[in-house]
Amino acid sequence: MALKIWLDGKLVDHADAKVSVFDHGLLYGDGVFEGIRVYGGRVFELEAHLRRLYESAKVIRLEVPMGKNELVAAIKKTVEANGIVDGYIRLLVTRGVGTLGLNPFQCKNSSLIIIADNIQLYPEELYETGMKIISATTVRNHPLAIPPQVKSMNYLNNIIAKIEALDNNVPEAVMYNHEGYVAEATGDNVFIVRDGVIYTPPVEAGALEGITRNLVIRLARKENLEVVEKNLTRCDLYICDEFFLTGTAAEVIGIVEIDGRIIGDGKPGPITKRLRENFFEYAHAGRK
Ligand code: PXG
Repeated sequence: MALKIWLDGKLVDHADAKVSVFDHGLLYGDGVFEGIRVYGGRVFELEAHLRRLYESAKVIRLEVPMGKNELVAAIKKTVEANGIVDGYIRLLVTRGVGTLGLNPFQCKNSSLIIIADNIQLYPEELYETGMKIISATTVRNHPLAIPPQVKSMNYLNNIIAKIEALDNNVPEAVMYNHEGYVAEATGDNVFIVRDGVIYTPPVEAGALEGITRNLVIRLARKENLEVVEKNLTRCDLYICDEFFLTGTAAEVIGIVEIDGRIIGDGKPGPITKRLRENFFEYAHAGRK
């Protein structure tokens, strides 16, 4: 069965889901997006994702061409039309069709696209063995550039860092901010554990306020684990006891080596495993 894509108010066949070459999303990366999981037929943390979408749009002065309730209905309709039980939603709002100039206000109507599909995951084995990563030399966007809090369609900063990772035969890279503190990974948030305390960079260090990050912080605190948001250095990453990343695609994944330094005993640590299990239980709770 061909995928049905939500495109500007209706479901169309995959083959007909096309946008104009004059869309400023294509011309300038002018737009915002969300990546959302579907677990057991339920759209995961939808409220939080929508909040971030509308906030990202507000920052770049982009109008989401639908109210929240209408958008929720469109998302659910797209998920159902494609029979997605466990999958992934990519929601985009582009600036829409305009002229070749930068001026976004020449674009009369923003465009809303919803894709519901299966998700490309890291191999299951990587969750058992843990992942090796590197530090990227590419610095995360300055807060006065494209703010890292905005989930914009302009991902070149992260893509260049991702290329550094791939060139080094690892799947992810940690990005540091202009002050040298840890910001986040190219598509995931960073957590470490030292002496039983969990640390993660504050959002103002240049991190996207990850939905998975916030959930994992809540789950950890429910376990009476201490979670501290503070600036982390590259050295902090090298000497921690445990290291993990969180994200919609990765969920919770242990890191066992960075820049040639082995973390802990070279396997995902106990707190990492516990939080991964708690995340799994939370995501699959109430499954039919
Ligand atoms: N930082 C960045 C830069 C991201 O793009 C996260 C952190 C984690 O946020 P969430 O809200 O997902 O916990 C992201 C999210 C993919 C993919 O296909 C990447 C993301 C989301 C979905 C899919 O690589 N990144």
